[in-house]
Amino acid sequence: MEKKILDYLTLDLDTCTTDELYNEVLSMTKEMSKIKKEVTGERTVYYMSAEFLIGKLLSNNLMNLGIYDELESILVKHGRSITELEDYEPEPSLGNGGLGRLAACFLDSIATLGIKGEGLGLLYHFGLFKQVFQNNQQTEHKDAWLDRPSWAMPTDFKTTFKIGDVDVVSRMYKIDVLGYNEYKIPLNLFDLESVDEKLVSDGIRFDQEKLESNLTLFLYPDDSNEKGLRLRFAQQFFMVKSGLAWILENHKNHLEDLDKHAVIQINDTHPAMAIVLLYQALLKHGITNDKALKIVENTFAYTNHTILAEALEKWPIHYFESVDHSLVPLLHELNEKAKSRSNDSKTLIIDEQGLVHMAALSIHFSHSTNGVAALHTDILKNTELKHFYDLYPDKFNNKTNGITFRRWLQFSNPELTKYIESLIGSEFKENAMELEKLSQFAEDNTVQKEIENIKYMNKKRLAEFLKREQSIEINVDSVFDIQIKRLHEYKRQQMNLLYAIDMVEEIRSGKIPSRPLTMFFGSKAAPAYTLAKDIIHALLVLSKIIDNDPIVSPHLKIVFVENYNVTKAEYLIPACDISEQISLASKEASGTGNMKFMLNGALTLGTLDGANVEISELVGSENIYIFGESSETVIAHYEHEDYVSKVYYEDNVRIKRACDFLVTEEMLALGNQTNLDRLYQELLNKDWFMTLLDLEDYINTKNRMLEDYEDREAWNTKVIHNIAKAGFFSSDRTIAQYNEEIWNIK
Ligand code: 26Q
Repeated sequence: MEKKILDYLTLDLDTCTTDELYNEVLSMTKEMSKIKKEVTGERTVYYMSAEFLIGKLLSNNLMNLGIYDELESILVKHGRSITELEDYEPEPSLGNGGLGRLAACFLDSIATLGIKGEGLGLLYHFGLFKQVFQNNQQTEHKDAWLDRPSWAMPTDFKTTFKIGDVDVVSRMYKIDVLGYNEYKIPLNLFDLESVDEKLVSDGIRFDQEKLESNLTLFLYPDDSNEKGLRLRFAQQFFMVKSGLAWILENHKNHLEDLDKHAVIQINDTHPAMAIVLLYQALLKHGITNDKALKIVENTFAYTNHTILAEALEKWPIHYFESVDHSLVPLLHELNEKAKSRSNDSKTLIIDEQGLVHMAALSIHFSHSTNGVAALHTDILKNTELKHFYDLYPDKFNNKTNGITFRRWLQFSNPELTKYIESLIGSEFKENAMELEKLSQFAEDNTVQKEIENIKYMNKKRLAEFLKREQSIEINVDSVFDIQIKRLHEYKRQQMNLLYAIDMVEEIRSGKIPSRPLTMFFGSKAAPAYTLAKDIIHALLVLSKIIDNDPIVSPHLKIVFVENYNVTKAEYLIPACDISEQISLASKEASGTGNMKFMLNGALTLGTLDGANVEISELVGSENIYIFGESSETVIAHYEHEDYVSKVYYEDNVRIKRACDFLVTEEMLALGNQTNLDRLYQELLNKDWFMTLLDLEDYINTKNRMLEDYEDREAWNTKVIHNIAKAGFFSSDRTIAQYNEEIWNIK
C-alpha cells in the first residue's frame, strides 16, 4: 500500500506548503475512494435533509480506506503529520445541531451496513455562521468553508425550473461517504448555479430578496422576519424540487411502481413539500389521483424531531402560490382527502388562517411517522400528535437515535479504543453490543486505573487544543463538567449558570470544594434569539468575574468554547467527567450528545428526558445521576398553567441569591444591563421552561456527584458500566431498525 500512496504524492514533502500538501492528499483520497463499491439493488432509500453536519472528513476517510497509519508514517519521515492537515481542513458547516449530526451518523451507518441509499440536501456556501465573542457577546460571521478545495465534487446532473417567475438552474454535487467496510454511498447536495457570494459583505447580512443569487448562500438565514421566512421556504422548495428531479430521473422507467423502488425518509418536515411535488409529478405522468396518492404514501416516511409547538412548521398557503401556483389546488385536494378520513379539525392540513401544517401533511401522506426516543414517541402518541395517532395507530413507531462509533469512539478516542480492544478483542467494532463484555472488568482496579489514565490524557489533549485555539489555560486535575449543545431555553444552560453562581457564593462564604471544577460550555444561539444571547452574555461575564477573583478562581473556572462545532466536540467529549443533559423533562426529543459522552466514559447528570430515560434503564439508577420533575408532572403544569417561578424564588434563599446575583453591581460593572435585566426578569416572571422548578434538586445532585467523584474506585466502576452499556446507541442498530421496519431494502 505504501507504494500506492507514494504514487499519488508528487510534491517535495519536505518543502511544500500545508495548502499544497492538503490539496494533494485530498485528491489522492478522492481517487482512492474509487476502490470502494457502490451498493447495488432494486430499491433505494433517499435520506432527505436540509442539514448534514458531517464534520471534517480527511482522517475519517483515510481510516476507512485503511491508509491512515501508512500515510502518517510517510509524512512523519518528512517532519509532517496528518494533524497538520486535519487542523488545516475546513469543517463543512452544513447543520445546526442534533438533527444535522444525526443525518451524518445515519449516512455512515447506511454505508457501513451496505444498504443502498443516499443523502439528498443543499450545498450551502457559508453554512451556519461562525461565532466570535466580542465584549462578552456573540457576534456572527460568514464561514467561507468552500474557499478551499472541498470533498464536494460537481456532477453533470443539472435541472432547470422556476421559482415564481425566477428561472433557476440547480447542479448536483457529490460527496462520497465511505463505510467502514467495502462500500460507499453518495451524499448529493444541490447548489444554485447563479449563486453570488459577493452578495454577502459584512457579517452575515445580504439581500434576502434576490433568490436567483442567494438561495444556497446560508443555512437557514434569519427567520425572524417575513423576508427571511420566504427565503427559507424558497430554499426548501429548491431542495425538494432538485432532489425529486434526481429521484425521478433514477426511476423514470418505474414511476407506476415507484414505491417498490424508492423510499424517501424526510428528516423532520423541512423537506415535506416533496410530498406535494411528487403527487404533482405522478399526475403529470398520467397516473390517476387515487393511485398517485397511494404511491406517494407508500414512498414517504417521516421522522419527527421535536414537540416544541413553535418548531412545528406552518407555512402560509400564499407562499406555495408564490413559488408554484399549481401546488395550491393540489394542497386543497389533499386537505379534502384528509377531511374525508377524519372529522377531527386537529388533523387538518390547512387551517382557518390559511396556514399549511407540514407535520399534518407528512403524517397523512406517508406510511410511517417515527419519534427519536421511546419517551418522545410516547409523548407524540399521547399528547402532541394524539389525534393523528388515534387516526393512524399503525403508522406510528419509535426509532431511538444512535451515533456512529467510528467517529465518536474509534476516531475521537483512539487510546480508549485500543485499550478496549486489548480487553475484549476487536469484535465490538463490527457489533457494538460486544461492549457488554467490559462489565466483567468494572471492579478491576488495574482496568479502572488505566481508564482513568486515558481520561487524564484526553484532558491534556483538550487543554493543549484550547491553549492553541483560544489561549485558555485549564487545570487538567480538575473535574471536567461539560454542556455542549445549541443554546435553547428548554436545554436550560441558564440552570447551569445559576449553579455556577451558587458555587461562587458558597466558595466566597468559605465552603471550599474538595477538588477544582471546570465547567465547559459550547453553544451557538440563533442570531435573532434574544434570550439565548442574554444567557451567553451572562456566562461570559460570570467567567471573567471568576477569573478575576483570587478566592474563587483556584476552585472554579468557566470555559466558553467559541464557535462550537463537530471538531471541538471530538476534543471535548473524550475528556469529560460530567455530561450535562438537563433539559426540562418532555422537551428534548432524544439528545445524541448524551450517548457520545456515555460511550467515552462520562457519567450523566440529567433529567428523565429523551434518550436519558433509556440510558438510565440500561445502566441502572446507581450508575447515573437523575434529578428533577418527571415529564408527566411537567406536562401537567403546562396543562393547568399552575407553575409560578416567583414562588420558588421567594421560598428558597439560595435560589433567590443566585437569581439576584445576575443584576448585582459586580455583574453590571462588566456586563450589559439590558441583557442581564431581561434574563433576570424572565426567570422571575415567566421561566417558561421551569428552571427554578428543578434548580434546588439540580444543585444538590451535582454536589453529591462531585462528592462521589472523590471515591475514584466507585466512580470508575460506574464509568466502566456506562461504556459497557453504550452498544445499544450505535447508529448501526438504529439504521438496521429503520431498514427492517420501514425501508425494507434487500
Ligand atoms: C423550524 C421552523 C422554522 C425555522 C427553523 C426550524 C427548525 C430548524 C432546525 C426546527 C428544528 C431544527 C432542528 C432540530 C433539531 O436539531 N432537533 C434535535 O434532533 C435531534 C436528533 O433527533 C434530537 O436528538 C434532539 O433532541 C432534537 O432537539
